[in-house]
Amino acid sequence: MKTVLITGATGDVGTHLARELAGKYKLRLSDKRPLKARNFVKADISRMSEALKITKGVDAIVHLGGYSVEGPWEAILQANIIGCYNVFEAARRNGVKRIVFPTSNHATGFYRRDQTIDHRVYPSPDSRYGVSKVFGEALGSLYADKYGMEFLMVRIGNVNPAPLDKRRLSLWISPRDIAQLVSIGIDHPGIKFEIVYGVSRNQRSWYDNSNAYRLGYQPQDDSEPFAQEILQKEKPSSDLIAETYQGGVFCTAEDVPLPGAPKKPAKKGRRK
Ligand code: 15L
Repeated sequence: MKTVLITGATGDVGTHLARELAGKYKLRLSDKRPLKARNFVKADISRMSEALKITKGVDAIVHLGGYSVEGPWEAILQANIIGCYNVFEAARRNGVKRIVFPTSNHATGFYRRDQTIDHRVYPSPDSRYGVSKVFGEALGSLYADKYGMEFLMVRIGNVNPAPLDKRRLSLWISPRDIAQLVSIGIDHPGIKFEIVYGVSRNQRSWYDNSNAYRLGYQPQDDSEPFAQEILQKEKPSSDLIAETYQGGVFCTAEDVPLPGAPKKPAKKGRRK
């Protein structure tokens, strides 16, 4: 059985993956926040010494750790730029070849919603967060070409048991579908550097995900059965930029609150 490190294991995606992949791999869970689990190692990946400690002796890494929404540059720099570099570099020094990097739909969030994009499009990040995901993709490309490491870059839409709103009908991915894609990233032989979209088989998808299908991905879920209820409930938005582009509010927001945080009043002079 392969030993797989999951960084950022206390987050939403990490929690789903730890549950879905338990039993398939010997999991080592890590995060800078605490978690009560026998296989958990607390570590702050913005410190190289800690990245070296957690990546030692694993067969593959699922690198989820980092800041997961738009936010202050300093937080993104530490977690997503320095943290990502430390994990990839620590993997190289420890001889770990295979990395699954959950990048994001926000690496391409400034593509329009009336466009279908595939894995070959030039990145079009919608936020500092999106830029940090493009950095991870570029760093992976370098480490693949220069050091022969192997990367599956999964541009994740939104992992949830059910889609949350109209935008997520186009980019939703169920926990079992993301687990399937991540398993492909861990086990598929001969991956050098591939980009796929982490979405279920949504009829409203903005993505040509043929590269994932080529690697054997067979999504089980589709957001369509949730569509009617979501569309009935959703109020029209006056944010024309957010409505036009795939990244939604990431395209306009300066400071997207963490999920569950209280809503701030709208700022004056915001782009419409
Ligand atoms: C992401 O990349 C975030 O990590 C997640 O929290 C969601 O905001 C998601 O994108 C989304 O676009 O819904």
